[in-house]
Amino acid sequence: MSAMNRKLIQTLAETLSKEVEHFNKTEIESLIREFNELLGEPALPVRAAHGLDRGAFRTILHNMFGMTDDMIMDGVFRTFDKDKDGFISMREWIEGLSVFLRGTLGEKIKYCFDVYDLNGDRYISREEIIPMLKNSLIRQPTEEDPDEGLKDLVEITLKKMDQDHDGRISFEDFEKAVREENLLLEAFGTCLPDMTSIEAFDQNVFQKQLEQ
Ligand SMILES: [Ca+2]
Ligand SMILES: [Ca+2]
Repeated sequence: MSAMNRKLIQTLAETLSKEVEHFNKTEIESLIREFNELLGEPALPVRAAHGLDRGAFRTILHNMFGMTDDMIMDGVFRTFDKDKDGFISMREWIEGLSVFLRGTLGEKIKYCFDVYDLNGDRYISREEIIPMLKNSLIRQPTEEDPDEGLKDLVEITLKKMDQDHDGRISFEDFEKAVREENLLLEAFGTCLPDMTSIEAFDQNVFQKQLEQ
């Protein structure tokens, strides 16, 4: 563990618990300790002064939450890295996890939209949908020409979600479509943890540290 002492962690947790939704002070203390442990992990390529870099964060998403899709993991990294400095700071880690683990539907809609908006222009375009769906379909072998099937799927999804018919999905389109049909939340790839990994995280991070 870093030089951060107990008192400092408590003070920090006190402050953050007033600013971040869904976690109490004790849970935030656990998240700070976990963050410090991850930073200190010699196997991860990190620069402690800045936080977790893209590679380290991807390793965490993979190991803790079973994610495998590089494009989606990069999207998750971009969405956590709010100030766009290329590192996940402690605050970004806690704020990101608040939505990732416990977000409301509204918060998750915003989060998933940001993950899928690969170039950050506030629209999900056909050019962004195609590679994301291609990646998520690859694990389902089929007799048919995958590109034909993919094209159909992209057009069907676009038609369903592009409610103002300008050929791309705005945040308003996405929100409306997901509120009508919640399954569309992760339409372009799994970017939220499943129940099993949420429970494992609770067990490993929150419970474990309470026992200490
Ligand atoms: Ca950052
Ligand atoms: Ca975009």
